[in-house]
Amino acid sequence: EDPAKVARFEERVAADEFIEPNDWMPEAYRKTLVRQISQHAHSEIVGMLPEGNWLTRAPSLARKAILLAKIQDEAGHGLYLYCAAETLGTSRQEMIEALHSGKAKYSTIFNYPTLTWADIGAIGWLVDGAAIMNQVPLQRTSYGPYARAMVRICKEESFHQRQGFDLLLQLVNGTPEQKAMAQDALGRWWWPSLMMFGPPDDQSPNTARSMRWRIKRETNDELRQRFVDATVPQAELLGLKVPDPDLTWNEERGHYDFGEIDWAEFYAVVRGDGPLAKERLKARRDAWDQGAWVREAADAYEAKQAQRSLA
Ligand code: FAQ
Repeated sequence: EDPAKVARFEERVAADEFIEPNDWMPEAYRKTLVRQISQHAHSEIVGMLPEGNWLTRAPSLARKAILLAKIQDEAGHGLYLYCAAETLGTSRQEMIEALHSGKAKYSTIFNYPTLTWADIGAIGWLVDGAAIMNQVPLQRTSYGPYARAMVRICKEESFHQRQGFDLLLQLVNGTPEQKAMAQDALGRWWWPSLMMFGPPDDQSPNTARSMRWRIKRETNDELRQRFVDATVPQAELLGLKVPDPDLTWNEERGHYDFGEIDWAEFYAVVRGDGPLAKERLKARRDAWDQGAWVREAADAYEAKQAQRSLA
């Protein structure tokens, strides 16, 4: 690569300029973006499945309407993100094939099961809460189309987070069984939510370079700490116990200290050994196969229109 071009690119990024699709960029920058944005898009789409599992069993019409709207928002997020990745010269088809073949990753969190209705609250509160923590800084990521997609996504995610908290607030004020259900959900979703931020900084191969290129604006550990600090008081408000005996307020640091994450579990799930990994991928592949007739009909329509305009 032309060193003058590289230097100019580095200068622009350091000056907080947005890089746009037609601008020159190093190949490794393009590759990193396609990896991160497509993984993000896949997460939104696969992320519809755990919640979709409860649509037919929502306990009231209002809760069902809220859940439907939230899941549709996630589909929208996936679509904006695929569009942003396409501006880097990768086709939607290639990205989807990479997901279906198991080559592309999606967030570890969506490989866990939703066993009770309280899990829907825990996903909104913790999973969307973690997603926002990570996505707010991405509104200032250096690639323009990704940054702009994040603006709307963050607005919608904050509604999602609040609906999850509100759902749990109702449960903890309900019967003892309902409160126990909320506690059980927090117990199962807490640690996997902390894993969403990725490996510790000193084990994260991509962080240093992505920070320099301002693709990432904060590191995995910084965001994880911020999430813990914001979420522990919310758990207290709900009257629920965070399942971490080592969790303590550290006056000196001005942050919570927390226990060791089970990184062996994290890496196993990243490798594709998550509790529901096979089911999640099968659901996506089946949806693709069952939608073949729609794609064929759209192609046939387009061909017919093209012929008409020739005539
Ligand atoms: N799961 O060097 P790093 C949502 C991989 S929010 C799976 O630290 P990086 C909303 C990583 O890809 C969830 N893989 O990597 C919603 C890399 O592997 P590679 C999605 C993970 O990229 C809510 C390797 O480990 N959000 O969907 C994970 O600098 C409710 C080494 O890691 C985003 O994707 C993980 N948790 O930092 C939807 C946000 N962590 O590719 C429905 C955008 C790491 O080199 C319902 N992404 N890996 O083979 C990011 O900010 C970053 O990509 C990180 C990882 C922070 C996730």
